[in-house]
Amino acid sequence: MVKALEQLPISHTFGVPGVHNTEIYDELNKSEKITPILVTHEGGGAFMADAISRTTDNIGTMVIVPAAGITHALSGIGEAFLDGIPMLVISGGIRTDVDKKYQLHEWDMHSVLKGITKKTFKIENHNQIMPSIFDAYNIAISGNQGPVFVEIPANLQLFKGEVDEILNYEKVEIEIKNNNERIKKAVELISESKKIGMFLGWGCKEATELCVTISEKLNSPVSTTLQGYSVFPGDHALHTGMGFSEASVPASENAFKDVDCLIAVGTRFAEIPTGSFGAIVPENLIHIDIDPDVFDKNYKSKIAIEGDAKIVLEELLKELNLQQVSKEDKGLKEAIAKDKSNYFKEWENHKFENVNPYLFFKELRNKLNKDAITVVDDGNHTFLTAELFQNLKSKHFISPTDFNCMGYCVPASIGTKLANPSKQVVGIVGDGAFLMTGLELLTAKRNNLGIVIFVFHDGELSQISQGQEIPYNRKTATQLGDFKLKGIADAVDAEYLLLRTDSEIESTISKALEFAESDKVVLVDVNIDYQKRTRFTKGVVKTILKKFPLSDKVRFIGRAIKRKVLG
Ligand SMILES: Cc1ncc(C[n+]2csc(CCOP(=O)(O)OP(=O)(O)O)c2C)c(N)n1
Ligand SMILES: [Mg+2]
Repeated sequence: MVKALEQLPISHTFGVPGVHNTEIYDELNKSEKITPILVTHEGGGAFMADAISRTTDNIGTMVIVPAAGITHALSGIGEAFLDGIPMLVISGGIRTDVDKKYQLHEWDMHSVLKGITKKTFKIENHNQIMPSIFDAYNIAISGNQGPVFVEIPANLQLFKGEVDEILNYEKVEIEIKNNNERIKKAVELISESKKIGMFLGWGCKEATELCVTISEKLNSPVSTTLQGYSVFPGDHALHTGMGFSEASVPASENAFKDVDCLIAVGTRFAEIPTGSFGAIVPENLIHIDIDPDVFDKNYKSKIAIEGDAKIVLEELLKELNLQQVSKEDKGLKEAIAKDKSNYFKEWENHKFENVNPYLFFKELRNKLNKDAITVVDDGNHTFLTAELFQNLKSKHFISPTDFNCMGYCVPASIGTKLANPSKQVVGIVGDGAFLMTGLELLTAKRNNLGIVIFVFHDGELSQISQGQEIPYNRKTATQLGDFKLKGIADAVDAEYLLLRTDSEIESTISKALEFAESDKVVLVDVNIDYQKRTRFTKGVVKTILKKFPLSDKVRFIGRAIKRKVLG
């Protein structure tokens, strides 16, 4: 098992040992290449593994116990599955060499994992160990990437067995489709169209340069998905923001209004970046994706091209050059810059009682290195980050997106720092999400990881409570109550900093980054002010309500008015 794992790009494994995997742990302990990391909870371990896959070319790997380890890890496995992140999940298994029932952890894991992984393997003999691990890895990294599960029964670990040979890992060559005809047609369509827009998802993560070159050639506005927020540089003059619906920032919404041909690459047009499917996509849609399943699901494509984003975009650029197709800038860059600056001014001038999110993100960008990695969670803070924080490099902003699982940020920041020790790693997390996995900071402390976690401490599950405010005029089960973040920092021996007002932003961020530089775990308690809504929240609420049947719309609005008047 470990000989196989050592041949793959694996730097760490995550998990908690138990009687079904201590043999593997003992072998990992001897490994010079792989470091096994003890986690506090396997759910956190899965997010750590996920973050390694997102921010490096390595694959995040778990070694956990059967049944209970698996159910704890499911949240992270689910996130990796829906976000298309490769992961190896290895668990021990109950003994297959005894005739006893009701063994410890005896439970059919495969039936649950079947729906949340690309494939599951149950190893039956020693000869299957190496090929199963190699197969699992190849499946995890190919096509639409995702997690793969391997169960290895305890008896195969405890007892000796002969294997025919020690295998050497061989990479599978990907089959490259011939898309010549479709590329030619796409270029024709681009050439005939007046204004091109580009919409980029996580699938473009290795194709940033190509995306930049093509967008400049076509003078097209570029918007991204949330998960793919990093694939196009945030400081580029053609970058508009996340999505292009009424749930997007004005720069995006305006720049895409008159787009008559959209090139969408490495995206599935899922709910978040389309503003709950409110985005209007032109008839001339060129959709490029590695997974042909995603075509024509939410928006009908005129030309669908199956393939890896980098390969297809290379071909597309070649053809654009050959046909000498380009578009002029008709004041687009200026308009984007103006919309962005006006939006930021709106935030800057708003009267906040506590910390102004815009000033926070502006200063954070100022203080961070260009290659700092930002990790977010799910909540209001996520959309604030996407609207107000500029990310500069691909795979340097990561977020739990389509499974949308709270509790991601702290463990994912840990995985990110383990795999990127020389880069600054900062997490931005809501207080509710922090409470779910915050004790994982102990794992950071144990490994002397200099990470900074900014907790947006508003006392609410805000992304949901904001949505309750108008329709219900009640905040049911979304109030967290008072808790002392300092107590948690003390418990895990982390540095604690309190950020109370705008005047403390600069000094607190500086101090936090300084602590992290000397390998200290830092928890910053941010007295954030959430009174101003994001465009995302306002836009999505409007879009969803618009699509309600008339009678329900009336009922909802009627109830809101009644509760506003009567309380
Ligand atoms: C595991 C899980 N439970 C519930 C939700 C629903 N949900 C989405 S955002 C959110 C609020 C998050 O609150 P907090 O972490 O405090 O962040 P804030 O919105 O206040 O920034 C909730 C409850 C979810 N996405 N994931
Ligand atoms: Mg909160």
